Amino acid sequence: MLKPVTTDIDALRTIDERLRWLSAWTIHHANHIRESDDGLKVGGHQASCASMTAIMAALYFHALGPNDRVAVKPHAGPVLHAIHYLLGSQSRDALENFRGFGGAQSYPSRTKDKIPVDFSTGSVGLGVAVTLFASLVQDYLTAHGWLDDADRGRFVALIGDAELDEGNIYEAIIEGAKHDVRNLWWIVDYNRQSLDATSADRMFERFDEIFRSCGWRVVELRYGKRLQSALDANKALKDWFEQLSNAQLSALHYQGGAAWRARIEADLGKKAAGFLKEHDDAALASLFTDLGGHCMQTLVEAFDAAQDDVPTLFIAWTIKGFGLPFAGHKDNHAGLMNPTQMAALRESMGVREGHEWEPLEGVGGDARPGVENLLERSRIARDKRSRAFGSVGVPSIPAPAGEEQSTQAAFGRILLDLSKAGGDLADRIVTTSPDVTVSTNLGAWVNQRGLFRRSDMPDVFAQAKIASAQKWGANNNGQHIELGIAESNLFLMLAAAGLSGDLFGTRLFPIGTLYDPFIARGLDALNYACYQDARFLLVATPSGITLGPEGGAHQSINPPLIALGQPGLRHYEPAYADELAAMMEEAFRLIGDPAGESTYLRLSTRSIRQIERLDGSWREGALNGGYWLREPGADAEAAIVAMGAVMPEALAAWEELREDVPGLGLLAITSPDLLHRGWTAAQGRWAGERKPSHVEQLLSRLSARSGLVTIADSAPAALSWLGGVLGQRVAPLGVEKFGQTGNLADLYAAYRIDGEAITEAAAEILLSV
Ligand SMILES: Cc1ncc(C[n+]2csc(CCOP(=O)(O)OP(=O)(O)O)c2C)c(N)n1
Ligand SMILES: [Mg+2]
Repeated sequence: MLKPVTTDIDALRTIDERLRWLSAWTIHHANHIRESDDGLKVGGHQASCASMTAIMAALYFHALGPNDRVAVKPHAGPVLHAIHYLLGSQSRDALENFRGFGGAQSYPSRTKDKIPVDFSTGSVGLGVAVTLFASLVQDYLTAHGWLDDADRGRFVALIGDAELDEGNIYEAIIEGAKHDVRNLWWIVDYNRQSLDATSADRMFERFDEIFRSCGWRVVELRYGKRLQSALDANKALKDWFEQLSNAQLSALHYQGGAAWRARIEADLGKKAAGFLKEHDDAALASLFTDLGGHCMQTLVEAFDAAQDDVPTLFIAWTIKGFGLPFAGHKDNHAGLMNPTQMAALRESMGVREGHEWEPLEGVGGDARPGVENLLERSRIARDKRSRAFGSVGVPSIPAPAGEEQSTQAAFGRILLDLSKAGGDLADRIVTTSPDVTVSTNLGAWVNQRGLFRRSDMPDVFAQAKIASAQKWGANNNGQHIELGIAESNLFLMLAAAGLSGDLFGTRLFPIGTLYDPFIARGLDALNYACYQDARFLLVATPSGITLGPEGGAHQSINPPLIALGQPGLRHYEPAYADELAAMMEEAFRLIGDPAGESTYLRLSTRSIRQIERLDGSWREGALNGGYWLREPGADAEAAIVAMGAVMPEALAAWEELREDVPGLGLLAITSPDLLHRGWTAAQGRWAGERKPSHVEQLLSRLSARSGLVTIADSAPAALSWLGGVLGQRVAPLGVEKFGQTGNLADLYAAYRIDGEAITEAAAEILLSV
């Protein structure tokens, strides 16, 4: 890192001021100047931006290198846009259209913004933690020889102080400590204000301890240079200042110099008389706002001093709304300056009316060359890189042999076979699981490919010759990243690994496993991963009440409904091993396809007799969401429509009923998600052209007067909507109550997803014609 020269500090200060102006102006323009025809508030966060313009100026124009990646606090998005505007990489159009359709996004978005955004943010806490997992992925790629040292970087998160209440941050640093994570800078904009008010006092000493005990260096940037020397010169004043509560400090910042004077006089009397005499009100206000996060010299020195790879938490004291009329006011989170206040700010910054968008407006003749020079030298990426998918060949994946198999066991078998066969795909698979590696059947794969750790971890049990089915030694060639039980971490790991192509130029094929009910535990992180278009395969098993004696707390009911409403994630639920093999092949293909998506496989531990196939014609249907396992007759009055683990019940009922119900068909559903998407897409409301969808083609084999008995080991709504496609009547079977423990026969009977229930439902539907 080059030592900054004084002129750089001056230029950085100027840039700080320009960022404060441009971010405030962008938000002001969207709210007060741009035409609005719906009357909706546009919004934006001028105070949250002003809080960290100095931090971001020091970071982007001094500290960051070309490989460094940053997650920006969501409500500081306009500052990031202003940075790229100064660099010439953001357009005025996009800023004028901030929060408008196609304009700069409210919160930084990897996929929607046109500037380089390293990580999307929005749901606070997740953007912070994903940087840790990205750093782990960087180490993984380096260890596997896929990333040169010269291409490595640091991962930076810019964090609001209230954001530190999000528990997922602590789950992440605990996991990070286990993996010896490094090259992280997390910078807290410690303005002591949240959305509602001022934040809880004195929590920071505890945050320090938590981070330190996880191996982090904590650097507190409390005072700027001027304030530091004033307080060093007067111990009573320093003691007094340090015992002010968050709310008192914020209130004084808002009230300004006269209030500081009155408070100091009242509390310190003679002890501060000399100090007060030397400072007029304006000088007092200016001095007490000289906190570490606003002092360029302090920031630059702190960043320069942290050039090793130790994960570092910077706590930079700031004032929310610094330099704006509502600085420090507890209600300023969504506060917007009114036109009069904005005009006053404009004047004070030397910006001429009508020249508000000029990048360096108000920068005087002497200062301008230094600023231009610094902008020129900025090392950050200016252009959005095209997304990287690569072209890893996906071999055809055969179904594992075996007359009776569960889909979960077949999954383990397929991975084992892939591992043994070797090849590019197998080498790029990275598996991860939150302490359910063995119980989700990843064990054989891990025995083959090993656990990943940067430094070797011996398998003590193996060394002691204690018999175990599971090898548990780790080294830097391993391909399985074992996580603690924190499902949010699993999804953030999948998010980071699923973006490896974009972030590092090498696409990995991440596979994460967990129990189906615990998807809900990490749901926001899963949504976050999908929102960024990370690509991965999520394998959820066991699922449903089919796990039997495992019991109610582990039974999953609604994940198919979650998947139905989750963009970027394709749900497949196979009944048979050959369907699973086809789905895994498709999932790998989708990871590498720019127009692809992630896949969620809902698997089961129930071992079922496999089906005999006459040919491969089922396959295309299975990949599109469903196929006729037993074709309906021309005169069909009804069909059984079944998904996943309950297929044996459906087949048995079909056998039993087919004599009595003419033309009875059995439709195997493999993805309600794909069927539903195809159906709505085919409405042609968006595309303009009407083509019947796969589900319409399937169901049109039955007359509109016929009925469907739908059955799944999940919420019945996963399939009951099928009746809406062609207006066929539906008798929906599924699980609608929390389950109990029991054997399958008892459970299926109690929750009415057994053969008898199908027979009864079929009778009801036929009688109700
Ligand atoms: C998970 C989640 N919950 C709630 C919000 C709404 N929200 C946005 S910012 C914010 C508080 C911000 O305070 P802080 O992190 O201190 O940032 P500051 O604006 O003070 O810099 C909240 C609650 C959110 N974005 N994400
Ligand atoms: Mg805050």
